[in-house]
Amino acid sequence: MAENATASTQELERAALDSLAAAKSESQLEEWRVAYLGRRGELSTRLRSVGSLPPEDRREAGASLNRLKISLTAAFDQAVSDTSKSERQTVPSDAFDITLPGRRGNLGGLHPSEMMMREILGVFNDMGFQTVEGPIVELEIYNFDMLNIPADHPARDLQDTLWVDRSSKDKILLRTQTSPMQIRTMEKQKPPVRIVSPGLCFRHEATDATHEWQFHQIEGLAVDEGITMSDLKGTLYEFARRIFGTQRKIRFRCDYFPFVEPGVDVSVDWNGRWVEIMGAGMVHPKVLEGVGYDSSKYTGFAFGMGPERIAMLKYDIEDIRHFFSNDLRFLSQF
Ligand code: FA5
Repeated sequence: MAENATASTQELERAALDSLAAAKSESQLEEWRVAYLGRRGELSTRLRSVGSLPPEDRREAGASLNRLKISLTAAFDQAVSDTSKSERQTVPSDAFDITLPGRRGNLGGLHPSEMMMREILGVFNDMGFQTVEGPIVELEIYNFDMLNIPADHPARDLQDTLWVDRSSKDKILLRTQTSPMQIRTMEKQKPPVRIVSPGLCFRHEATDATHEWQFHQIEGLAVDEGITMSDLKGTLYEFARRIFGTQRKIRFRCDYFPFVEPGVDVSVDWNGRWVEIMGAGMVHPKVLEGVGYDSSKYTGFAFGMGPERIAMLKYDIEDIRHFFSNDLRFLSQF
């Protein structure tokens, strides 16, 4: 009889542990507890029936049922703790505690180059120039040939070019300047033309405090009957007054660009030193003829300026390389 009781206690233990292993949620665990450890559960029922066993079997049966109760209670406690841990880990990711204080988000801002460009474009838009944009990956013919820069002209060396495909018939490059937008615009429309065109340019060059290999330019072009050099100067003085205020000194000097005649460069005083911010001039008649304009009827001026250089002068930034080094300590100051 005592052997039978032991065998059935072992069976009970196996059955209890199997069904405990199958209980995965807190509610299933609770059902299990009621079924095995509850007042009317399997174990209590058996313990109560110990009294009806023959006297010589009672001690052994009672002791083994009590051992089982202790071990099942321990197994149950462990299962409860494991389940609550895994239930905690599977809390839905969108659950949140509404009582926690809010976290301040990181607000982004415009890049200083972009801010400067918008300001400059705004000045020219006010003067009636329309903003147009064009390709960064450009054809050689637009970047050089149609700007009166022949194949063997040394001016090509002035702007070391990053080539994308030199083997194709129409050679492809990363534009070294925004001047191709002069041609693209004039090809599409008849005078009067008044546009500004911002965008990235690339040159294979050694960098220093005022030279990057990647930088922005803003091109400007005005073509109409009767446009003269004084229109160019008046427009650029107005631009400088609006961007730098009336007190800043600016200087026009003769310079050479194959697509203008005469050509100038414009520099701004920066702590006693002249820093060049743009090239400009009267559009060369050959460029006008190349797009089918009558150069005896129309004249025009063009300019190409570097917004990073202008931002340096305006905000006293000592090194152009800060703009694209992606350092938040610099970028977040704007
Ligand atoms: C040109 O690129 C001419 N296309 C400008 C032009 C347009 C002349 C229309 C006449 C008529 P330049 O290479 O000087 O010229 O560059 C013009 C401006 O771009 C410079 O004054 C400077 O502000 C900026 N720039 C040029 N190279 C760099 C560079 N490596 N890093 C930063 N800014 C640059």
